[in-house]
Amino acid sequence: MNALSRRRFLGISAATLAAAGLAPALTGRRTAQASPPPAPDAGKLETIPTFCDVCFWKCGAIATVRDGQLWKIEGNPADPLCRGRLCPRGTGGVGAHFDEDRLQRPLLRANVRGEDTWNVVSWDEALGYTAEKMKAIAQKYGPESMALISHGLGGTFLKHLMKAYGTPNLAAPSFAQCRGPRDVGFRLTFGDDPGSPERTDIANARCLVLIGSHLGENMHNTQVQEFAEAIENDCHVIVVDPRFSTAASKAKHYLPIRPGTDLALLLAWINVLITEKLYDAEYLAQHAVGFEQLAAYVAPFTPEWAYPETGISAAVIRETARVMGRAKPATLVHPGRHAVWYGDDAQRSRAVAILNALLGSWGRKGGFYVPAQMDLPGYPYPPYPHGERGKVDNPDKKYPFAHDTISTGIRSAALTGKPYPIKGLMTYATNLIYALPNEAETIEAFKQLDLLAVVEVAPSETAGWADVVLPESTYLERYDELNVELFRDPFIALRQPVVASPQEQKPNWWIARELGLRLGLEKFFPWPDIETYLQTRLEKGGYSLEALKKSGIIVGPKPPIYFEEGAPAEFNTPSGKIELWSSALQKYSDEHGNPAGFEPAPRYTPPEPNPPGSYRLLCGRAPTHTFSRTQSNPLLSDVMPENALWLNAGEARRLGLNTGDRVCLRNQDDVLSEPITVRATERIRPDCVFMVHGFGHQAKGLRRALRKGASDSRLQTRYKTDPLMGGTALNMNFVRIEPVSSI
Ligand SMILES: Nc1nc2c(c(=O)[nH]1)N[C@H]1C(S)=C(S)[C@@H](COP(=O)(O)OP(=O)(O)OC[C@H]3O[C@@H](n4cnc5c(=O)[nH]c(N)nc54)[C@H](O)[C@@H]3O)O[C@H]1N2
Ligand SMILES: Nc1nc2c(c(=O)[nH]1)N[C@H]1C(S)=C(S)[C@@H](COP(=O)(O)OP(=O)(O)OC[C@H]3O[C@@H](n4cnc5c(=O)[nH]c(N)nc54)[C@H](O)[C@@H]3O)O[C@H]1N2
Ligand code: SF4
Ligand SMILES: [Mo]
Repeated sequence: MNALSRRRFLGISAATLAAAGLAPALTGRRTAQASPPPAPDAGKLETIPTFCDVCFWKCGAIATVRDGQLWKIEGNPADPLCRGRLCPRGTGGVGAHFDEDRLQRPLLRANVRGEDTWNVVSWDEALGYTAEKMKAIAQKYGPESMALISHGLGGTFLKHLMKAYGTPNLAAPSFAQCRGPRDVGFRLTFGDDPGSPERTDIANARCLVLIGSHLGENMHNTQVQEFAEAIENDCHVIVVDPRFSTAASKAKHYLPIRPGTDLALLLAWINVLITEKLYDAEYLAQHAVGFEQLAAYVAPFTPEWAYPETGISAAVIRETARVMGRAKPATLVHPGRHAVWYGDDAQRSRAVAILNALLGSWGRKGGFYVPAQMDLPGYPYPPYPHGERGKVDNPDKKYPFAHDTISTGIRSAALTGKPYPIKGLMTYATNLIYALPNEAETIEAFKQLDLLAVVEVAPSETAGWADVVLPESTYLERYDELNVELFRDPFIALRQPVVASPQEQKPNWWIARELGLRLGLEKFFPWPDIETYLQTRLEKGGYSLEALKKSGIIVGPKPPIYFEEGAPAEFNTPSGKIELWSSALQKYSDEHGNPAGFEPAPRYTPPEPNPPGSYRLLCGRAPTHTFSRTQSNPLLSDVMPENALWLNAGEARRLGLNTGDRVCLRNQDDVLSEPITVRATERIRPDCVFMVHGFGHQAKGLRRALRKGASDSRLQTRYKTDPLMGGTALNMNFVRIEPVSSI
């Protein structure tokens, strides 16, 4: 690939504007208020390092400010994560500051919940109201009846507030709606998980297997850059996806799998590696247990067995297994990230982990490196109070392998009052109406609350249900907790304000502290301001805030990151070894009468067939948007204002539809979507349709995003819960295509 096409593919470079099509947006076609200032020809220029928050990858960035006005943001070359290049979303992040629809002042609900009528109030009133409600909840139900669902580093100080107040019920959608099953599958196998950022050594892989992981649309910066490097180094890429993704277009082998059958493919690959002795025998002898049991278990799962399930021919399954075997240990079977697909996701992820173990890739160059973190102590707070009641999300350890809080478990406690009621909920930087499946359940849960406090930057759907809306400064206008990253080069990064908040928005640390003071928790907020907090933390590690403000980043010495370099080969499993046959699952099965789904080696269950005339609904990412949070950003919405429905071209012909036609989708529970534009394409199988997540907004305040495209979340009324850890699988929904006039 030449340099130009590589940059086009990436959309990532120091000057991504042109590549990402952002340049016209930056020249200011919108109203004066919505547009960043045009390129300066004079005036005082200032560059300020910080890190990005358009997604949670946290790339180091340098913002340029002209005469106090934000102009542009670029990658910080000193940052090992982004190496001087932001993704298109990061570059367009400045739009969040200029969004004229952003929340400006605190709001208190005027009427009935969900009616979207508000009184603008002072911060004192809004915080006073929230604190009084929290006090009343603590008195009547106990502090554990308050919960916080947050996403991202910005939630740190609110989590601290909630712990000081006395609740253990703190969750994020990144567990049960995202990577939880993957982490459980890997922990059961290696005693550790792939982490975030993932410890994947993509750049050095000689064979890279992407199972759904749609790098290039999934824009996690480091991974996409390394993916491009791997391709340049002639890495053999194998992509498994029912949809011909951007990544598939770079692959030597593309396997258009029948949705929901990946576990059959994985078992067949394991079978071939074992029967043809393509595994890393020395590595397994040294580090693994359970090989004999696994070998006996997978014996029936031949490629011939997998073919009718997956639609992938036995010859291709064998050929790809051999490619993997030849490139070992530099064969990386990517662990994926958004793993909540079909409800057996922890076990599918375990099969991915087992495959990597057989190839000897964990701890090895071109596989999974061993990450490191700089040693920086936390702030010396007093101990938190210990409530009598444990967490509410997972009663009687129903999901025995969940190692984190299940957000949907909190929702269910609000809905049912069991095991005890959740009566107060604060959300921070999460739009639960979009993030959790089954919108009706979420709204019903909201209705049971005495308090719904939403800390937001935009008038989101979830904000629409709030009693009190606390408007936050964007990441370009605030300090946050330090990012002490666990990565191949350990580093500490600072987020600091680049410009002032335009109206009355306040940063999360200030909101947390002010609420703490009103709740009588002053001893947990001994720092008068965030700079004092940061300085105190940094001093303990021998660093200075002043220096970090200038560089944005401190990179530590690189430790050994591969076993062969001396990185520790430690496995935090019951046996202290890689467990090809899980002793924890064996124990659970023995003690509980062998319940389905808990087998010590993964068991394949065929997906249910499509109801006649319907398509399985799949969703994913687009390079220029993050979840449901960027559709209102003037720069990013300019690049991609709405999503489209990927529909197999043959199916489209059969239905008399063409690219550009508008249709609605009706799901199995009779929920009808907003109109969406058809994209008839050979790039998807005929049994499924695909759309980018996060569109079809219905919150009136999001004027730019309102009713643009359709919402996958609204159609995901059905979800299947992973029995191991409570993850909510989304790809369980089927849609029929209807003309728009039917609404
Ligand atoms: N249907 C469906 N559901 C999904 C997914 C999917 O693909 N399809 N993906 C799942 C995955 S992988 C994840 S990780 C989750 C993500 O779930 P969420 O993190 O909840 O993602 P968003 O829907 O983007 O909601 C983020 C909200 O934060 C607000 N926000 C943005 N910046 C700030 C800020 O600086 N401060 C504050 N206070 N608020 C801010 C935005 O306005 C937005 O309303 O969703 C999960 N749910
Ligand atoms: N631009 C951008 N990048 C992002 C994000 C974003 O919002 N925007 N979000 C980030 C986050 S938090 C996450 S979790 C990741 C999510 O991104 P990934 O973990 O890469 O992907 P998924 O959402 O799991 O999967 C989507 C892909 O899986 C395919 N797929 C669907 N069903 C099946 C199946 O049965 N089998 C197989 N093999 N494939 C299937 C879809 O066609 C699609 O290509 O992206 C991250 N990167
Ligand atoms: S991957 Fe893109 S959006 Fe995410 S932090 Fe990095 S630059 Fe920002
Ligand atoms: Mo995610």
